[in-house]
Amino acid sequence: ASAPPAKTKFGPLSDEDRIFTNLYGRHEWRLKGALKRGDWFKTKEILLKGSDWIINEIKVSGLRGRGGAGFPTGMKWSFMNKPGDGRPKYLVVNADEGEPGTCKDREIMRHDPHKLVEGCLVAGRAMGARAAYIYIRGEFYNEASNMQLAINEAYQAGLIGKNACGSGYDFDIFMHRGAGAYICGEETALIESIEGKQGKPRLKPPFPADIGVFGCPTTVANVETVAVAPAICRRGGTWFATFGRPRNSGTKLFNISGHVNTPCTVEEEMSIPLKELIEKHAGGVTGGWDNLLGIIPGGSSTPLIPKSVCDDVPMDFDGLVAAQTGLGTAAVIVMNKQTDIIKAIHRLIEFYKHESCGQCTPCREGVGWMNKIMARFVKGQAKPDEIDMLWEISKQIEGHTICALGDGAAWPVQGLIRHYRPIIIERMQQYESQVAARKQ
Ligand code: L3W
Ligand code: SF4
Repeated sequence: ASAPPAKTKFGPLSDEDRIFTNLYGRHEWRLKGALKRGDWFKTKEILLKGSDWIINEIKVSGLRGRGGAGFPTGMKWSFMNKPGDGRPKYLVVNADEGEPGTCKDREIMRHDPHKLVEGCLVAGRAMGARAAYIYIRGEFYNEASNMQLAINEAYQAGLIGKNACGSGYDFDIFMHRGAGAYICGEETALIESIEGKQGKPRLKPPFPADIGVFGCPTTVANVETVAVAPAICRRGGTWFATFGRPRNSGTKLFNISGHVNTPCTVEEEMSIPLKELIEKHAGGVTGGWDNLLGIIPGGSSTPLIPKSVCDDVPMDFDGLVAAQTGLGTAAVIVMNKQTDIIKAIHRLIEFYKHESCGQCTPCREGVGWMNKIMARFVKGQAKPDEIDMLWEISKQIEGHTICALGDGAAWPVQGLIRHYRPIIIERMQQYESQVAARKQ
């Protein structure tokens, strides 16, 4: 399908339009503060409206998964809303935020944990789940601690647990801390890890909606996706759908890091042009927009785009796919002309090699090969025809693995070759000249 028409006008997102009102920790994050900011308002009424009503509001909102894949949330939750076969259903929240450049879920859990606690209850009700597991990245010690305190407060106030919010619905929330493996952010590896096994992805299908945690129907959803659900139900799906453009609606958390004057996490309207996002919230590129070399728009798994593309690309699913990249986790990594772009991508490949679980050959071997070749490219110790060989290896990995980690490693290399081939060749020529000069 072709991309929807570009939106040309972006009003400033007002504070009333923002869902995450304590992103910077300026207010009280405990229950008292959360209640003041509107959390837990009429939650009982939302629960009493029932599963079909909640799922319909989420469908109307156009919300798509905020963890990277962008799968339509209402549809995903509806997979769980089928007549039960006696097995319990579970909501699993993916809080294993490990994608390089990404730190949006961390901010929610640190400064606005009640948004996620309430979100679990509303999403759980939609799915008919009686319990949620929040699988949190092991390194997020403070966030896990804040989450647990918020969960405890919610139990004490009768907001969750038996007869949650007085709705007659029972709902429990459990925290599970990870142990430092990036691959456990992949939903089936995460499920394995909760079950006490090594975090190795499973083949899909069966999808978790059919066989998930402990063999039961499960939905694994990103923190941000779950945390926005109560606000959508309170304000209405149509309210959320007014932001962004068709198929790309809502407000969204963006992380902006790298060569910008004021790195930040910000909630903005979807589809905002990338340049506007950076200039409005991150103080612009260091050295000015003309000093921009390229940007990784959605966390390390999304391919690099050069300045010419960054000039007017909209920050949404369709706009970035059309630019041969992706929205991913919406973690924008900015690199100016002082960046050694080959070295930067090599560093990412080293990361993927380290984090590969080793189950499938194209990922285990292929990412290792890419890493070795990239190490030589950094120094220029290679021949230009090896660029095509590297491209071919990345194509043999892409789409031929059990999980998306293989793709995530292949795409940054492809972005580098697609847009920065002259820089790679120049590095090789410099190396050749140095060797020739030494021989004289
Ligand atoms: C039932 C069907 N369920 C799909 C479900 C599926 C999953 C969701 C999306 O993520 C992306 C990658 C990177 N019946 C279904 C169904 N589902 N068809 O829908 O599934 P899928 O396979 O499209 O994607 P995925 O494997 O969940 C891969 C991005 O994630 N990524 C980012 C990682 C880092 C973070 C972080 O730090 N927060 O998320 C890494 O690769 O963009 O495209 O739930 O079960 N017929
Ligand atoms: Fe493991 Fe890599 Fe295969 Fe994913 S793609 S299952 S990380 S070997």
